[in-house]
Amino acid sequence: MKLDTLTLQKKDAKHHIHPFSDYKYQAKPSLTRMISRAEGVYIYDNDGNKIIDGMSGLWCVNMGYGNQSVVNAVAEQMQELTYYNTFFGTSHPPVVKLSEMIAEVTPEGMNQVFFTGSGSEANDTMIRLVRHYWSAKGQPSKSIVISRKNAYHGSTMAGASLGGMSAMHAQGGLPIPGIVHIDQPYHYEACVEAGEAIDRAEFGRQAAQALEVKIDELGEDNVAAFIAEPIQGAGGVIIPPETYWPEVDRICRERNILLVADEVICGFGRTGEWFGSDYFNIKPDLMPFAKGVTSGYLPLGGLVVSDEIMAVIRDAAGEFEHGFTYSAHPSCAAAAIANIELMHQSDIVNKVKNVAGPYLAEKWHSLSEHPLVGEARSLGMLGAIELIKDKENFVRHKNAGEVAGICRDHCFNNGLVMRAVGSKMIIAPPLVCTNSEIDEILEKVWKSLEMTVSSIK
Ligand code: PXG
Repeated sequence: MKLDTLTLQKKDAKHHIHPFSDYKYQAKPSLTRMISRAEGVYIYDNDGNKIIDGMSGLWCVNMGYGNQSVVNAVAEQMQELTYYNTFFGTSHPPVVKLSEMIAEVTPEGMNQVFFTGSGSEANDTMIRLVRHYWSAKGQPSKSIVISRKNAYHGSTMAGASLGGMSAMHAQGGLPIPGIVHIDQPYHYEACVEAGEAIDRAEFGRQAAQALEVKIDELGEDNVAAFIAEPIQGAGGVIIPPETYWPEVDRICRERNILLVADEVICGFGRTGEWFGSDYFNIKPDLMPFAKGVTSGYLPLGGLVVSDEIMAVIRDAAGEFEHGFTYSAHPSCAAAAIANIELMHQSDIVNKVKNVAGPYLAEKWHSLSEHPLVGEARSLGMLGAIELIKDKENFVRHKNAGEVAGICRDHCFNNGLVMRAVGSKMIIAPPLVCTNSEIDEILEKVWKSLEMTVSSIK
């Protein structure tokens, strides 16, 4: 029997602990959004309202909802081998196929994959593996991982520690030892701090050089790796200046520091290349991934490791003492295989690069004409707008977070999911969005911005 919305909301409030939620808000059950169905790029709430999903769920439903080929592949796999593990020298056909398919699309020299259930677990795996690697090479002092403020790398103890979210660190004594943070390459924020436009290329170089300064301060012999998202997602779709990544790449090579590109959001087509690393033309040593690998149909993540690192790990004494019950779960692997097949068949990566991405960019950049928008930036199927009070002098609203929250609520009421992050509004729509679906998103953004102007008067 289908329960009515208020009954569901009340039961939900009584027994379900939500992630990243203010429980005072949940105390008003009627405010909880109950999503019951989804198809293509649309979600439907329990009362049948149709909402265009500008966030691909949580940046993951890249190929859209309800693809029958993925559903069928999972059902067939579940009939054949519902579950088995890959510990202690065991394997199974779906993981063999999936590993090969991933190796085919990753950058050159990256052909080995360790599977996890999520992006957080992929990043935990990364820390354990790089420390094991340097120990095996006879340099156990190389153990510190450098990350960035306002980065997001997950919610486990290590994931949240790698992340640079101060609110997360404030709960539970994070970061754990051995992780340090440098500034992010957030150009617009630097303009806000300066109260004027500052040179983007020069800012990018300086932001990268902060890594060099930190390595020298800590001592090269103590630093294992640098981790960064090619484009910061949860931090607010922060697209680094063109000068940033080449400089970071150079610094890591010169100082013998492993480069970890967290591809959990940027991977699997989001930038119009298979990986964000391809877009920025960098050569990472390790790439954590998740989300888009299955388009979120089932949970799966992993860590792509360079052949060079794996050669050392394979020769090391003893085992790599690490793994999860659900590493390479066959049913999840089947979802990933079918999803990647769909990506190839539809040529989606090229479509993002040549059709959807450029179309979104053209429409999105016109938002900068709105009086409330200080900057409108996009890359591939990622976009952000900076809400601003005084454009010319880069002055934000005193209650910027509240203003963005008002805008987010207007978006939702107008039938669009868009996220508010601090003073920013962000989107990451499914890669399969058509031009007319992009038009619909934009029309709703404009309308919601107008309504926000009225609300804050
Ligand atoms: N790395 C990056 C770059 C991510 O964006 C993770 C790791 C962790 O993945 P898991 O699968 O453990 O969640 C993420 C996840 C948001 C939001 O609101 C972002 C994420 C997850 C949940 C919410 O922006 N990113």
